[in-house]
Amino acid sequence: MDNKKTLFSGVQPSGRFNIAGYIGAVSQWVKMQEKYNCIFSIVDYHAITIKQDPQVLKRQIKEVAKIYLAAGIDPKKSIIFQQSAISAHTELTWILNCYGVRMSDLNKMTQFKDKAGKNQESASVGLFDYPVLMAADILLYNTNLVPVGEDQKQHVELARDIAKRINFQFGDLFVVPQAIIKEEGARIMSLLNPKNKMSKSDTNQNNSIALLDDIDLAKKKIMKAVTDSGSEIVYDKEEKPAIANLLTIYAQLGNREIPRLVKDYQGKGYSDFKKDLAEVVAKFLSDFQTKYNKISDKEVEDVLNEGAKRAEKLAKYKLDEIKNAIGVK
Ligand code: AQP
Repeated sequence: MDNKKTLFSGVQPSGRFNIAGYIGAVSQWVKMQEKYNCIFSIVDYHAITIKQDPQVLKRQIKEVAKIYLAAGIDPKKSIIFQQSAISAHTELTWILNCYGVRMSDLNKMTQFKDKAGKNQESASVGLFDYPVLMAADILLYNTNLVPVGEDQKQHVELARDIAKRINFQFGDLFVVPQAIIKEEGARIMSLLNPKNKMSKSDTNQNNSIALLDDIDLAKKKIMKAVTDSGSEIVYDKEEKPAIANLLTIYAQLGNREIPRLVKDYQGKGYSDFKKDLAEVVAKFLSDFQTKYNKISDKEVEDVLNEGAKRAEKLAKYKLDEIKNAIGVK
């Protein structure tokens, strides 16, 4: 065993993976592979908390795995696996449901409220219980660090609380994890409504740019993105949320600093700025898609099989410990 900390994160194959998930989560994972023992999952059991078309889901699972590889996640350094391949995740979820979490915890979760909307009574129990499955994902691997976008912060907080409660009852079984949230880019907003976050499952695809979008279409989406009143390019999240969001996307995908960008666009208008941003996005997507298209289905299959074997060993060990502690083994 080495002394490196363990890091766990995942993406749901719940829609077309977009630049928000890339900027907020996956882009920071790549750099962390040297420093930590990294485990990255394609969390398909999370995706089914919302209705999915089975054929589309199958395709999206492979797509997310390919996106991990194209983004630079190296299967020699990190474990990449499909969540549903390891039954310990759902088994531990059940145990945590019984021992670590209360109805009042889940009633506070804002993602459930956002996703269920006005129809909370008809939402699936799975959607309500989503944060407990996420806690199980994290706690199974003795995870120290969880790099996520801001929207997942509350769920990581809950995983911490659950770990502490179980440790209090049964001794130090779980490592108490900590979220890592980027300072810039942790919450990329929708292109047409900067009050909402950019989301995979948004029904209006003009709100987001998928990593696999056609390049010309992506450029058009940038040109159509809403701007704020006035004409100055300044970074002000309160007064100019749309421009602040576009500046963040520019900086993150173009490898630039926001203050420098603001200086460069002094005296220029929104139209010039958006044209340049469209080119930055086009270049980023084109480079990304070139890498993506070189990865074969066979490679993905092998990576997932190997990842599942490695994850299974770790997960089974932890699950046996907790089963023993609660008296079922
Ligand atoms: N808008 C965002 N800005 C920054 N980071 C984001 N993430 C998601 N949206 C943004 C981060 O991406 C990772 C993967 O997200 P997920 O698959 O777990 O699902 P999510 O957080 O529920 O994101 P979506 O896009 O809104 O998916 P759907 O629509 O299926 O629910 C996470 O680290 C997330 O924080």
